[in-house]
Amino acid sequence: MSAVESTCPYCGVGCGVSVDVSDDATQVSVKGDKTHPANAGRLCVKGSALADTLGLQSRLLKPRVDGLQASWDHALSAVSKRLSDTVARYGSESVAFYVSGQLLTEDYYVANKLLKGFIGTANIDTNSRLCMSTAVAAHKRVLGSDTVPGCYEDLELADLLIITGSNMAWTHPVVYQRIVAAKQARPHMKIVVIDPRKTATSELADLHLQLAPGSDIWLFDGLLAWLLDSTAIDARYLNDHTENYSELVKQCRQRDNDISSIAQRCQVDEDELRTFYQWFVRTARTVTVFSQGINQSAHGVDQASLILYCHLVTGRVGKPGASPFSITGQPNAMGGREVGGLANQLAAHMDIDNPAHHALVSEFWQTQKLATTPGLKAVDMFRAVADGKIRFIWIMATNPVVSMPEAELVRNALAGCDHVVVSDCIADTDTTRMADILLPAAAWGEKSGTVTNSERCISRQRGFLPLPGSSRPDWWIISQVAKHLGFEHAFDYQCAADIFREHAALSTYKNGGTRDFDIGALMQLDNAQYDALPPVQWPLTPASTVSSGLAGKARMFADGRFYTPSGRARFLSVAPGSLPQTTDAEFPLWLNTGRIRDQWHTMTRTGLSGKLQKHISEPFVELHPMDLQLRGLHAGDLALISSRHGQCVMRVRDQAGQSPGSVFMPIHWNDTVASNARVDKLVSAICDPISGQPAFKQTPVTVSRLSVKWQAVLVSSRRLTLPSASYWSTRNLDGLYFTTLAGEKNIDAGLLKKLWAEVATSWAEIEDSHQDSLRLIGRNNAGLQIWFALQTTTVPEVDEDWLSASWQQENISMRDLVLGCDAGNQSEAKGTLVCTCMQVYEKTIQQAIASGCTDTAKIGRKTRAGTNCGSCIPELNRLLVSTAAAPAVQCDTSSKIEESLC
Ligand SMILES: Nc1nc2c(c(=O)[nH]1)N[C@H]1C(S)=C(S)[C@@H](COP(=O)(O)OP(=O)(O)OC[C@H]3O[C@@H](n4cnc5c(=O)[nH]c(N)nc54)[C@H](O)[C@@H]3O)O[C@H]1N2
Ligand SMILES: Nc1nc2c(c(=O)[nH]1)N[C@H]1C(S)=C(S)[C@@H](COP(=O)(O)OP(=O)(O)OC[C@H]3O[C@@H](n4cnc5c(=O)[nH]c(N)nc54)[C@H](O)[C@@H]3O)O[C@H]1N2
Ligand code: SF4
Ligand SMILES: [Mo]
Repeated sequence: MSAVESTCPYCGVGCGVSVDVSDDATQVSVKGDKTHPANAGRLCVKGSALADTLGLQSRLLKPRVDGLQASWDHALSAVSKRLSDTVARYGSESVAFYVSGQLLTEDYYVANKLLKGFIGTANIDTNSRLCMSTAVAAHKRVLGSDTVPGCYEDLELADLLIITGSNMAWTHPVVYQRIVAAKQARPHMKIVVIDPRKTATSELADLHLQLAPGSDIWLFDGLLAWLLDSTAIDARYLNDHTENYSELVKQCRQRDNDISSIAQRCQVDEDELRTFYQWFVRTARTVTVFSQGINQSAHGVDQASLILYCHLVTGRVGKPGASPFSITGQPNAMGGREVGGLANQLAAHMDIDNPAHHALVSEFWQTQKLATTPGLKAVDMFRAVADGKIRFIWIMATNPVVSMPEAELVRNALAGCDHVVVSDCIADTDTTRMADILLPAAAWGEKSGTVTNSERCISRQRGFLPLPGSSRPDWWIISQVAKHLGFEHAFDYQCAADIFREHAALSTYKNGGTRDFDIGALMQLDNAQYDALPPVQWPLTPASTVSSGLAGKARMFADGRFYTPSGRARFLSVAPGSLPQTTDAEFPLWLNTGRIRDQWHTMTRTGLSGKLQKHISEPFVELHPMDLQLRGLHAGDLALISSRHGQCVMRVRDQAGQSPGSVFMPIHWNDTVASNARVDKLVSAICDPISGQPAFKQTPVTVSRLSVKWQAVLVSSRRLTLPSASYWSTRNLDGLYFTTLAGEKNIDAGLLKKLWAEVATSWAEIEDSHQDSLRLIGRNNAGLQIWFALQTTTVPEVDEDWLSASWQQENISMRDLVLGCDAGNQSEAKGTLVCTCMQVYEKTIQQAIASGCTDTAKIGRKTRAGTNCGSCIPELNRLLVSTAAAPAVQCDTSSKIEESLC
């Protein structure tokens, strides 16, 4: 056994992990790294399940060119030839890279260097455009640099913690757990959650402002106006460290931000709003955490700026427990910003339109071709692909056919593009399916480099598995293409450490304190020191010493010096206004989209873990009970959701935590795992005018019932051709595919047996005389292959664990299988899976509560639920409330947020 310290590849919390690997690399176990400053040994459920995702069954292991397996030599020549031919014919602006906050810093650095520095176009943009570009733009406008001023400890030290547009209990669970612990230790700490719906996060709140979609801009403008009249204004700070304050006051006073107008616009209770404003006034130690509810908005930059203004006018920036805090989504969103991965940035936090920066980077890279103007931002980039202006696109570590707004246009754009190259570690995704050339990237556990988390902490990801097949690290693939293009001298890297040293050297080159991002202390690391590098927080100027822990600067701007030309923070004008779209008779509901606890984005990795697939099993749309009633819908129905751009089909969930008039859908399902659940087909590509970030949280839609004649569950050893169905969605639970289907057209046992004749040779079936239920079981010599249950009412209940266990039993009879699993009773007896780590189901927890467990700790002692990562603790709390409130009533398990529904 050997032990390796690495970093979790999911969210921007950036938890350290300790990996134990057997000598033959077949056994891997992952636990939290107790020495890492982000998590001190904790992991959430996704991090805890990392070892389940390391199998090779879905991997892309060989390059493919035009549908055929190819050698690296052939694939690299094909990429470079097609790229250089395109440049020769249509110019460098006809070429684009679309990259990702899931690349390591070293990969990102070379991709940016190749396109901007040597091909000579800035048409490289990243999925961080969809994620953090609003925060980047706001930081740069107001603070003069893209710097997150605070650190995680500030969230624990705050006396007032405001969490807006973030469901961190599910999306940044380890930071959330740190907050839970801090609140337990200091019960006077107040938490305000601002979100249009009730979430696992809002349960911790002393005050939840369930505002109208997209109305934060008014809420924070109202707060600013309130602060201007209050004692909280820090006149000295304003005088010494900011500019344009009198103009800010003038403009703010011209707007109608009287508290009752604001309450009306935001549709929140005026007294609650006043309470929030008063708490802000009187609490010096205030932190505002913001995420996608703020960033993914058509006026995101203005509302993020207003958050920064509220902190600046009170002098609460970069102080212990007092700061704005933009929390990053992806594991290396920050690293991407450091290397200049966005189309409007240069490397090392420099600006593409700043002549001095341009000269500096050109000199450092020794190139005459450095792009001089910003490139296309993601949405415009794919539009240019659709228009034929971009004819060669290389997509790395992102799945835009699923994650871009107006996703069908993106898919069609790629289908019509001359050359589409995709680097991914997974073979079959909605985007790899569109590629002419597929390049197999090394995955987490195989590759090595650095990532930077939300609090500017640089951590090492270390490889502990051999590279499978022909897969290679992304930096290697990009550098090889660069060499084929004739840029050997600039891309002659032998290892990730070579790139890191260059990146560190550029950050400090002619810096002299003029730029925030300086990690000059790390440019001298030799390979062994790079390998041993502990987590370190930037900045780390050449004079800094590198030691373990947060050795850099925990907080920025404590001295009130900013990176604007004047050294002062800037108040630029903002324009609170209405949303660019409105709901109407045709599309009367607001579609809000986001994440669920146990899945990561397009599921290419978390979808490989059976454990993680059990929490929420199907794509869903959540509606308020009133909206359900209005449409004659019930929980468990299938619904057709339509917008101006497309349609989806999802399972309906009854959710009193929704605001009436709004619906919520998760972003994870896609064409690989479901018939029609790629949410971004519905979402408008309307962007913030400054950042170019799409407003993913507000699209007008309509929802109606999809009528079907039957619903079915198919369990099979491999993926099967499905009968004609109006809906299907599939999951792999540790080797078995569980597919839920529903349809309009009648199907019968004969038809199915014909369809699956190649898979099963002997059959058992029970079809009732009214044809309203069917059970069909198929076997071959190798054992059980197919288990199928259909009924005309609701989805047949299946006890997944029982069936998985039965699958392995050689002597189980067909009859037992048919009849045994007819008993969905077992699964009904268990309810849904609440604690993924310990595999504890809802009913076990309810029984524990009924037997006297009055808090989560007691439930944990009795059932083990919530004792590993803690991600399910909000759900345990809900069960505590609902079970205590209504012990005799059966709980509607599809709707666990609102106990009043039970
Ligand atoms: N489990 C899990 N965790 C993840 C990810 C994942 O895929 N799965 N992805 C990671 C990534 S890349 C990111 S960017 C982060 C995102 O992390 P979050 O931003 O926390 O996640 P979201 O679910 O997109 O949206 C957050 C909340 O914004 C709310 N919201 C919607 N509209 C508004 C509004 O107008 N105002 C306000 N105030 N709130 C609004 C939504 O209801 C939602 O609860 O998560 C990271 N962590
Ligand atoms: N409607 C709606 N849409 C959204 C959002 C939303 O809230 N609502 N959120 C947006 C946000 S914030 C984000 S960040 C995006 C995320 O969206 P995407 O970036 O498209 O989602 P992922 O599934 O993370 O895609 C990563 C891809 O890279 C592959 N991969 C993993 N590791 C590596 C590697 O080391 N190298 C290479 N080459 N490939 C690798 C994975 O297999 C996967 O195919 O979605 C955005 N889209
Ligand atoms: S909170 Fe969870 S997903 Fe995020 S880095 Fe930590 S273990 Fe990974
Ligand atoms: Mo993101």
